[in-house]
Amino acid sequence: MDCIFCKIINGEVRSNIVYEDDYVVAFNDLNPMAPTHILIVPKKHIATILDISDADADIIGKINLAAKKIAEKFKFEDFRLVANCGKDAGQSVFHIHYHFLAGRRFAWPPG
Ligand code: DGP
Repeated sequence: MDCIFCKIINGEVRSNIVYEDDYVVAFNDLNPMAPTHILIVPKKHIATILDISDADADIIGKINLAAKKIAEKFKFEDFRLVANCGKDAGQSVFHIHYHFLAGRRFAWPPG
């Protein structure tokens, strides 16, 4: 499967991995939108949030736990966790991922 995140997960493509466990890998985003911009990605290839099934509930929970561990590791009490689903929402890589953004103030509502 030609998926850039699968290639990062299996080591075919280099990335700066900041966190890893049995379920997820987290690495720095190539085009950072904040001083800290980390992508939290499940090791299982799931194209979009609409493709998640009940059997994936553990994985989705592990993503949130990874966000907490990353916040603790880098000492952030304020951060944003964003997942884009579908092209019009801004999804460009079709392997689900959560953007962990920190290190500046963020506007709400988002643009
Ligand atoms: P999204 O647009 O929500 O699908 O986010 C995809 C993100 O993935 C985008 O912020 C850029 C990042 N990205 C794309 N290709 C690579 C890559 O090869 N390495 C890394 N580290 N990030 C990538």
